[in-house]
Amino acid sequence: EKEMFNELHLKKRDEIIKDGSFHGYEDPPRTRLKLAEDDRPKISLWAILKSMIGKDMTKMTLPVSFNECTSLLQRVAEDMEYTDLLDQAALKKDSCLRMVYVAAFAASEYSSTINRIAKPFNPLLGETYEYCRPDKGYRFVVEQVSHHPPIGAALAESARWDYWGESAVKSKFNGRSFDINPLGTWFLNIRPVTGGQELYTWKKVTSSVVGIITGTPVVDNYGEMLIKNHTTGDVCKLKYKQRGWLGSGAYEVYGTVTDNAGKPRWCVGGRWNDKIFGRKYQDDNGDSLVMLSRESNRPVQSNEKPANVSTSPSSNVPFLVWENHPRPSAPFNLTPFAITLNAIPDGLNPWLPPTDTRLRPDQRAMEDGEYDVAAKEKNRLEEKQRARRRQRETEGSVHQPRWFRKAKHSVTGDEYWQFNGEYWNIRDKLGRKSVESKQ
Ligand code: CLR
Repeated sequence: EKEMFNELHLKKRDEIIKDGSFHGYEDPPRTRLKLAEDDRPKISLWAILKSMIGKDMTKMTLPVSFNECTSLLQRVAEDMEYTDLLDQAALKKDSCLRMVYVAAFAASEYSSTINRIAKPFNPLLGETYEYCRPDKGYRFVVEQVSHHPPIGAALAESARWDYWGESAVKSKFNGRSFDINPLGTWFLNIRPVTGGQELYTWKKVTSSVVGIITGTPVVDNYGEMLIKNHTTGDVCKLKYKQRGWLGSGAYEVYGTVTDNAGKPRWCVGGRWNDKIFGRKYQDDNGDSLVMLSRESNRPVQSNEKPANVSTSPSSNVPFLVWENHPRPSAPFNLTPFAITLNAIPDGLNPWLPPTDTRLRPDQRAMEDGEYDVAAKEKNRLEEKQRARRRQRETEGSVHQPRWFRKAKHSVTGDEYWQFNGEYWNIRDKLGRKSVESKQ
């Protein structure tokens, strides 16, 4: 099944390879940071936040020990951890079943938020971050296109799909919880094996840090997500349940996929920190699958049958769609995928533009546990950014994003950041020069 590529797939794959996108990514991704564990001072979140009620994240000055060693651009790249689901979706012949895998992908993006109560670095205006996986066949690039409000524009491309959108959030600390509301629309273009292309969109749900006052902060993600297939008319309504008292309902997500005639066809359900299942629609809203996720985590007693789960969607039995990667303990509670993001193998250096996040000395120092250096460097870079803004103001000039421009989508009518198509070609040209000059 994995080997099934149609003509459109091959065309896209050749384009990615011909652009030299994978140059520098020859080494396997790293599996650990230099640091064995982070030893940041443990300060109560409440002690520092209580004077910041009503503020949003951009107006909070927090000690660097509240940071993690990633940036918000890299947090966007973390959406790529489970792109296997998109490849699987493209291989399904039933469009509603494709939607099951797309829904699981949308929900999988929240698995990385577990135990990550830390502030990612704020990207500088014009900062970029690229990430390629030759083993998975995708390339990804994101650019900070606006500073106030902070907006990152991203595009990921692969043989069978493209994924793009803007990471822009409205955040507010209201005294009890710290709420983060994503604003932009996310787009997914799938090239099914059966031919053609189809366009999906959705908006991300609310992320919220709760339990700040009681000293047990956790990230919750909740709300309704409507995933639309604009090409076929299929939709998936996904409910992310809000965490209740003592954690009841935590992580639960479920919904149904209906076809363009409004007929329910599939159920999806599970927990975004654990597993997500699918099943043919049987007169329910998918919440029975949530129970399955809980049960399959419980050790099975000798006198009971293990949960009846199938590996393929052909029967009426639930099948496993997604499973969270294990989380061994790591500095900053990073996921194994997040650990790979900031690595600069020697071979990659000549191919990186000077704007790449990996070259930020403050984030590098943070990653290495040198918190004082991190704080000093962060300050220096932000001062430089302020000076550049003042200069633009006196010149009366406006910052222009380098790799994306604002556009209106012809199908959905949504505003989005359109890739100008130049990044990989220019990277290839300048990278070659840089490699030659070193020889
Ligand atoms: C959630 C998944 C979305 C993209 C996204 C954007 C902003 C992120 C959020 C994710 C997770 C939670 C987050 C937030 C910014 C700040 C917040 C990292 C990745 C942290 C937990 C706030 C920490 C509180 C400070 C005051 C210490 O697709």
